[in-house]
Amino acid sequence: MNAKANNTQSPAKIDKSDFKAAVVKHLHCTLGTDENKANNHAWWKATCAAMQEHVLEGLRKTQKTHYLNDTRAVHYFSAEFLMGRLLSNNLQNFGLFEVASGALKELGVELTDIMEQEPDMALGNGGLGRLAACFIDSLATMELPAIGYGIHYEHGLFRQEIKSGAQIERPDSWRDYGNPWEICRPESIQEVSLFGYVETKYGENGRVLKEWHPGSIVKGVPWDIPVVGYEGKTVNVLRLWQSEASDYFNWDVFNAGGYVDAQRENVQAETISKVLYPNDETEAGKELRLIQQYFFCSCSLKDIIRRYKRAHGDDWSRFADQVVIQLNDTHPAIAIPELMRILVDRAELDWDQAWGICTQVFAYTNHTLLPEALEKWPARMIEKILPRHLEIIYEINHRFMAEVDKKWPGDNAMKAKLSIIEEGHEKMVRMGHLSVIGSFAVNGVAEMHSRLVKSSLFPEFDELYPGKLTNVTNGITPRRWLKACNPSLSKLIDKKIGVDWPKDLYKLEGLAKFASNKTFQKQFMKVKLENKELLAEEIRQSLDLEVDVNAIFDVQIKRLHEYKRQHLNLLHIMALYRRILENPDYDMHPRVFIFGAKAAPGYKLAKDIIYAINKVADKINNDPRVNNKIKVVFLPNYRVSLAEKMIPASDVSEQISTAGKEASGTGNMKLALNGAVTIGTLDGANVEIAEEVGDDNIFIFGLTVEEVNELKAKGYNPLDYYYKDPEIKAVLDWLETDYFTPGKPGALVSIKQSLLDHGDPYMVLADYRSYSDAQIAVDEAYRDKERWAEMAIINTAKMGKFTSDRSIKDYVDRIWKLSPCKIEN
Ligand code: NBX
Repeated sequence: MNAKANNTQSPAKIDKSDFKAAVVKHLHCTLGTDENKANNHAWWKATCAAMQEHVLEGLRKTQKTHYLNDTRAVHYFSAEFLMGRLLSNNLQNFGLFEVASGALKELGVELTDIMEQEPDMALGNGGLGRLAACFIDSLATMELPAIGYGIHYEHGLFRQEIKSGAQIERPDSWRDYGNPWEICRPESIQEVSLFGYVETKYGENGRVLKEWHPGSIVKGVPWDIPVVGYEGKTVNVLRLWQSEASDYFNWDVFNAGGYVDAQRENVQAETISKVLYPNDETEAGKELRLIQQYFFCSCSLKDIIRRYKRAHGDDWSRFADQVVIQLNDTHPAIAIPELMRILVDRAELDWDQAWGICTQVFAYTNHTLLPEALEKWPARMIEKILPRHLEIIYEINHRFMAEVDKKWPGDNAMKAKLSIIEEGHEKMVRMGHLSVIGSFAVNGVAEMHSRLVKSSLFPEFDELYPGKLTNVTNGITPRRWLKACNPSLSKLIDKKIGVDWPKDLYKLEGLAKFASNKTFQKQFMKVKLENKELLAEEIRQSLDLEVDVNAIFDVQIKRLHEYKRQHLNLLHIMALYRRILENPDYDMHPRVFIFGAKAAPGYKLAKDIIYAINKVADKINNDPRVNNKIKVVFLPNYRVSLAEKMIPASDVSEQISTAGKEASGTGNMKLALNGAVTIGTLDGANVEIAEEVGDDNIFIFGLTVEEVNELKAKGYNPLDYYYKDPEIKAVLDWLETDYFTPGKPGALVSIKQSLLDHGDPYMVLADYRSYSDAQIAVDEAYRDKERWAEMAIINTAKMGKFTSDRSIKDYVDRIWKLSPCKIEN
């Protein structure tokens, strides 16, 4: 055996022959095949297995070091982690990408081909889930002790197919052929109680004791996914819980001869982690979702406490020194009463002592102001599933109401407003209020969003707890979103400013001085062109459609939602089409409008918009009169791995939400980092992007939040715009004909109705003209090749602020109070 190929070799010293030997060994010994028989899937698995040797060695060292140093750690609780693919990331972070690529080439295999074999780990809906993935990448890179806790969904976000223009949802079966990165840890299984009733007893000194007699117990089985930091020193872990029937609970039924019933219990228990709920930004209030939330929170807390007790026994006094828990939105908020239950009922701490611990451990991130997205659970549902937790929530609220009374004596309206319990025909538990009350810090995700959290969502809480509400602007990991996804641009940057930028993104600033340098502009735009060629090939393969790489690639990629206004983009495309039909010489630079978006399966209008985009695309792409000035592309099944291909090829980034609605956005940062120029509203992090790049390097349009509010207050009437602007009228009327849906008049009418009959809640028509003008400015700017190149370079150069390392540094300094822990090789 090659002496160097053993798994204690430091990754820095691995060479091509070591890597080759390891891959071949795994083809033989792990996969039972050989170099001649192996298909790409087998090569992918063998390559992952070769990598995993180093990954696990790093994990072992990290865990040992953290244990020996008894480090304080952050525990990132999130119902979603949108990890995407891991092979390229792990190779990059270990600095082994070139080594692996060379080794495989010698074996007759292309690394980039086999990377395509990896299914995305799509255990999230969108921005919130991807943020969690970027954050754990940064935490490992910055050598911070951290664990991600979430759910091991059997099916991630649905796979989207487009049939005759319409979205069809198919199950995502990402694990059907195994996941080479994960390790099952049966030794750390937890049990979780559900349902049942609470018995009140009296202990010594008359202490009231509550005993929860659960009606059902399920098992949580942990799967660990190693998270490799850049340069491979710290390897943290993402621990995802899978539900299984508890042996303990089912034995009685089984022994009583109820074999079939016992199996039925199994199915129910396993349902908990079966599927990710595909709704972003709306809460359906489904019982199973509450069970999912409680399931992973309870498993995770017990896991944390087990680890704490190993070092500190029953001494709870240091718990808050060792443990901080970040709640990614309110989805894990049930962890607050769960920790109270454990401390009060199990550890028998006094209420005040327990509450003191809780409120030093939890911090909460808010990701939305949309009322329909704020989680509320019927009190009756909580009572049924978690009877003891409802009692605890009432007790928290009772004590909180006394605090409110102290601050605003006798003000019952204030009490009703701030109460965790919303009274009405059905009592509801407001998870946002519970989170604010139970946390020591609450943050929004961009300056503007955090300002609105303070001024409109939780103004009274801000008054009651000065300083608790704060901002941490989101970020993205430049390792995945530039270095790995855009190798040509990364190499160009390396040559120009050195190789330190992935860990210190402010270094990109060094590119700014070359922004007006003609040679550098050519190099930068050549890379862009090559990336556009790659995406054009992807479009050809996926849709059998030819696009001109010299056209402007104008990209809108994000979940489909009315507030994100993909239909504003669409109306403008229709208007351009109409202008060309009316004037064949209409002067514009050719443009390819590219969309990627999934709609929540129950969101009718969102699905209608996808259908409309595809129908308009069909018509325009096949109309010779357009003379290839416009092409419309809807790439199906938008996901992390597709984003990695689209972002490097984008010229224009569409960030066109109604001001005040997009909490931050993170796609905006990824696109700008890769040299796309933003057309956007003053919303979310667009505001901060504009500050960084300067007004000359971004196209801002539309109403500001203040203007949106004023217009709403004075009475917004979309019909005013319909009748005053002939282009708006013509385009909306067009939707009612069968022009885009031959033989099916009215198939697209719901969009018109939402804008005219249902009040245009996101003010699409109010912003239309200003958007169209901004698009004309984009067109003019692009035609000046040098000006455009300069803008694109400045965008890349000024993205330093938006590395998730900076976000994590903000969390560490201001909220988590963590110190790095060096891992020796
Ligand atoms: O979180 C998103 C916001 O809309 C973005 O503006 C922001 O940049 C991003 C990260 O902070 N929110 C989001 O993605 N929400 C969800 O995916 C979601 C999922 C399930 C759910 C509610 C919201 N029940």
